[in-house]
Amino acid sequence: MYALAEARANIALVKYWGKSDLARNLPAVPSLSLTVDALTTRTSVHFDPARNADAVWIDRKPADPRAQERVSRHLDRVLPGRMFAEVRSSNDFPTAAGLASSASAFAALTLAASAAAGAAHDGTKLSILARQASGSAARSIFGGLVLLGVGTPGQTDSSFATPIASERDWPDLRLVIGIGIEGPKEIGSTDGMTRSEASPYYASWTASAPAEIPRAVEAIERRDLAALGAVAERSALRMHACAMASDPGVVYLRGPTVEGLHVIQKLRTRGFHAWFTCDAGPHPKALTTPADAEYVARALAEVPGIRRTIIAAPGAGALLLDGQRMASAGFTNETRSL
Ligand code: 2P0
Repeated sequence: MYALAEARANIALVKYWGKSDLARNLPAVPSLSLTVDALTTRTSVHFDPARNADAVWIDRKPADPRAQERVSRHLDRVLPGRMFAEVRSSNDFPTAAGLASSASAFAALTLAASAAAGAAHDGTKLSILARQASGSAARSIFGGLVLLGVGTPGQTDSSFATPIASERDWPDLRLVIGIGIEGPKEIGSTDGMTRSEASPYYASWTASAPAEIPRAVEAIERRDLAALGAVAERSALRMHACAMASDPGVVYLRGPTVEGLHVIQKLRTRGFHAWFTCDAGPHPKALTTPADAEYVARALAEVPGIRRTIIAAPGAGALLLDGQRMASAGFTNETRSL
């Protein structure tokens, strides 16, 4: 009744923002993301008949009650009528940086808990389970470029992720993450999405977002970075415009984020490959190529308030690991694909 899994974060190029069914966590718009090889979470689950409560450890510290409750609820979803469990989760990046990703965390937890329960779920089933904990986690089940469909309100199993291209199909993609103001975000994604429903632009956002998917898919088929980048930049700016126009406004962009956007757009006029995106936090990100990634990272690092940068490449989906116990330090176990 023990399993160990790892999963990586993903960055959406076509953004998920808004829910059509809050109880089932169904997205209001389809999204498309790149699973990255940076920002990995490794999680072990041990269902143990000797336990009389769940114990959840994150980065070797007891989880706070809210995180613990969210993990326990997810274990109930994966294995109804289960016994109690010990869950240990570690990130290969500092959690305090505000990069902590519910996507990698819940994708890894879903796979580890399913395997510990003895269930051999396919990717679609794992994605449906992960989505209920966190929409973006549905996408981190798969590697490379991944689509998350909207599904039908009222039907829990109707929304899941599908891989569009694996991490090996288009290896020449890079995402440069500029780390600005660190620390936990002030408005969580679920809260930000719910509040955005009050935006006069919410209806336009949900009406216009689906058309970006075929444009993105076509760009991926042609390996056309400029076309994919244009979609990504537009989707991010429209998502933020919708959120900002709510009442009260939901503003994730900070000074360095906006400055990062201008730097990235300016680089383009100078012939570099770089397109901006940004999520529900202050970190500007640039979609770019292996040849330009270092230069883009240096340019972003020069923005006052950007403390450091990470260059990420396409990464693999969730994996089961063969280790008997999670190593207390370092990620050293052998991996095997789903
Ligand atoms: C995305 N984000 O597509 C968008 C863009 C943030 C901005 O998916 O409410 O934390 O748990 O389903 O998974 C963040 O979404 O939201 C997110 P919930 P989650 O990546």
